[in-house]
Amino acid sequence: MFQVAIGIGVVLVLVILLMLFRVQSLLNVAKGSDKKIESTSNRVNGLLFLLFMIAGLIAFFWYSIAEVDNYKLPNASDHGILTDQMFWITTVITGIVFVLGNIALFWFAFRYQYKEANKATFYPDNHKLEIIWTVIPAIVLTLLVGYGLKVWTQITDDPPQGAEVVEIMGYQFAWKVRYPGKDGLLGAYDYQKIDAINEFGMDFSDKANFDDFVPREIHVPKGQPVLLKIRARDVLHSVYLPHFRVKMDAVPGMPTRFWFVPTKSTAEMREETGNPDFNYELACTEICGRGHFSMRMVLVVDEPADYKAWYAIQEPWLTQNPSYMAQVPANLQEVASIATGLETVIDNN
Ligand SMILES: [Cu+2]
Repeated sequence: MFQVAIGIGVVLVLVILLMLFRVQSLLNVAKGSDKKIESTSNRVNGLLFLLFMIAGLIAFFWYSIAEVDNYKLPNASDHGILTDQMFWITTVITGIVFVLGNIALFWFAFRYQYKEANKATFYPDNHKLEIIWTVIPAIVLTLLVGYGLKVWTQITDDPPQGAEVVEIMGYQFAWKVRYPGKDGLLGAYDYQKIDAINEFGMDFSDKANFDDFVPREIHVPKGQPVLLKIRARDVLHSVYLPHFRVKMDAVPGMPTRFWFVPTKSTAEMREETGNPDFNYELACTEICGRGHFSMRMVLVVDEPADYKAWYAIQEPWLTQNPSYMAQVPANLQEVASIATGLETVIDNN
């Protein structure tokens, strides 16, 4: 309430000032003294432009230098080298244009302020200048975009055969991951099968689901291609693995994917960063609602042998939730029983 009152007060003061200004201008017209005169306000404004430029440039360079570490996150993937290269080339080129452009902008406002002695030159057009400032940016931008397209096609190309597959599903407000299990196949899912426990909506008429497992952490093997199959259950989320330069939206109803090769194990990264508690993390980078901040999951990069060992001891989701054996069709009960180590439901009845 108090803020609203202040807001209304500020608006009223502004309106009054505006009215005063208009009355003053009308008075000037009436008195016949509306001719432009060289007032001190021009000089003050010119100087303020210059001051703003200097303060702005200082702040720009200070911030860029002080925060540069945030842009130099250690990279732990093959394609991340390309992404970083592109980022820095683009940043440097646009940074130079930004600084020069702003200096020109503020300097001209100061240098060519109104003065009685100066008369503006009539200068309708200059073809040479127009061509220069159209063609140069066009070439630079075409090169940047072309380079970007080339890198992007390379990164999003088909994953190599035999890539490790991990399904990532985002929902308000957490990530769930599912692995294909021993058969190497992710089972089919159906949104109508989703309930409080079967969050993936796994369809148990597909036998590929029997050995699928749902761990609490993501594990991936070092040096091998990993394919992320990404989906969302409710609203837009976005899979973000900053150290691997992986970012891909999770869209409800439209599965996406991203594949990459992790190059440093968690242990190696702990050594490199000198932080014994370092963990790779998966974050959500799409504001998806109230609990957005809590969408974090730890990702572990293992040496290939450790990864195999971890994979082998994971328990199928169905084993952990035996009541879902009832959803397995009669003719697949035997198969499910072998995959999960559970008794068939039919035998029990
Ligand atoms: Cu989210």
